[in-house]
Amino acid sequence: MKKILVANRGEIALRVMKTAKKMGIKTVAVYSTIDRQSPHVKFADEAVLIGEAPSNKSYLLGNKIIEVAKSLNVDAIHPGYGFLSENADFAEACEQNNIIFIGPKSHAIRIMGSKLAAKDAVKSYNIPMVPGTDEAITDIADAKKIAANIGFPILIKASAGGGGKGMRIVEKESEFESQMDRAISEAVNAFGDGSVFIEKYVASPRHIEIQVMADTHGNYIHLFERECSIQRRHQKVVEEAPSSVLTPELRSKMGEAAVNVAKACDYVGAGTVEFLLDEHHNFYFLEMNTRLQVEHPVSEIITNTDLVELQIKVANGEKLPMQQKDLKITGHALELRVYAEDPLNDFLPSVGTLETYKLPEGKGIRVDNGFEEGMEIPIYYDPMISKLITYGNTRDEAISLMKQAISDYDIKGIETTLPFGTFVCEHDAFRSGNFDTHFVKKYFSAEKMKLQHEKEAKIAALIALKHFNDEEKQLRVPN
Ligand code: MV4
Repeated sequence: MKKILVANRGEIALRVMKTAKKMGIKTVAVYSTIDRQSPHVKFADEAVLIGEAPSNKSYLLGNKIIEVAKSLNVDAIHPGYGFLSENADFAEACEQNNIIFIGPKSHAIRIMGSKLAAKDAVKSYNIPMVPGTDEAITDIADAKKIAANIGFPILIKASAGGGGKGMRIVEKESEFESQMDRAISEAVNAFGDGSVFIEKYVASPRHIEIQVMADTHGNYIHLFERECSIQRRHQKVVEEAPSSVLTPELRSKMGEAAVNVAKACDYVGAGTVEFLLDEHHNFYFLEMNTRLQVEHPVSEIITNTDLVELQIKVANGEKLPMQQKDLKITGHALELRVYAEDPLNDFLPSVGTLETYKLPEGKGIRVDNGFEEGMEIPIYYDPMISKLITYGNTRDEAISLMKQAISDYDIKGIETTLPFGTFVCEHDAFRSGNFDTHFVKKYFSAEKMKLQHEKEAKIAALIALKHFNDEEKQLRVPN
């Protein structure tokens, strides 16, 4: 493999190109008019303008990107996450044009893009799943009986949904029909597919996902778990690896289940298998994401691997360079997604220019960044500016480093989720490891964050005052 086109922008485009460069592979960037000056464009060996700012006029134009790839003799396309990364037709079009798609085969993307097809595919592998229906609901009266058997509350999910899209809680039987009607028409509108199914509602779960990797020679490994329960409206904000609740036994059971999910769809490349973990530590398969995920760095750190390098090797037909027995967890890693959003104002997008933009640095700190001082945050794309990642021997060390790194990260001109990161790192529930997917809803408010910051500021002031007084005393000692 000599040349890779990265069909993405921002931090992930840079992150992929850095590994390509390390491997001696040339890189091609594509960009929209608003991204002309972006770091990913400057970093690449070649860069091609593909269209206007809106994604559907640039980063989503699969055919145009393939044309660019062909004209520049590109061997492979890395799709990053979002955009074309889980588009089975795009993966197929790449192959038809003799370009390697760095990701799974379209077949696996299609199966996992349908929750019902996914459940069906894993059927013979004994994967634990939440009690519910495994076929699209056609008869509402029948479904109501099943729901009553499962017990309320239940959840209606759209088969074509995922990541929290197209879900509806039904608290009691009397609401079942009306909620079902709504769920179906929503699914038709949002996905063009009205297939829905029901599941028992797991009330206070943790969201734990397993990183898997497979090559084209039938080898499968998992790279342990990521804890992703700190999320807001299905948008993850803080992730970590390993999870503080998994025992070695549970970890290897979930890892094995994840590998089986990958086997069930002949998976190739890097993928993530999502599970819910209930309060009794039962785990249930939810869905598989057939891309490299935003939060992959925490897995890289605790396993000492480069997942993009593995993706490229596997896409090139090479065998995975390690087996399951070679993998172990070392240390602890945390990731904070730094969004251009204002946590004091309901996380509304904060538009503006990065007047000051200085990254924290030092041992145990990694920043996967896509911006530079003076740049504007475009409104057309996801508002994530960077990922702040810290790591140490222990979870406490990673948390302390995160607080330090947040305070060393100098961003002026826009509001960001950095202060939210401090809030999380200082919260007792987070520090103790005793939290679930309701953390933000349960504990966070703008008021509480302000109070916490005032308290911290007071403590800092008192410490400074004490130092000052101590020094004064010393100065006054007569000699
Ligand atoms: C659930 C659930 C409770 N019970 N399924 C949300 C994202 C999608 N992957 C599945 N999701 C959920 N499915 C059952 N049967 C709760 C969630 C859920 C959730 C899951 C992971 C992370 C955050 C979440 C926030 C709200 C709901």
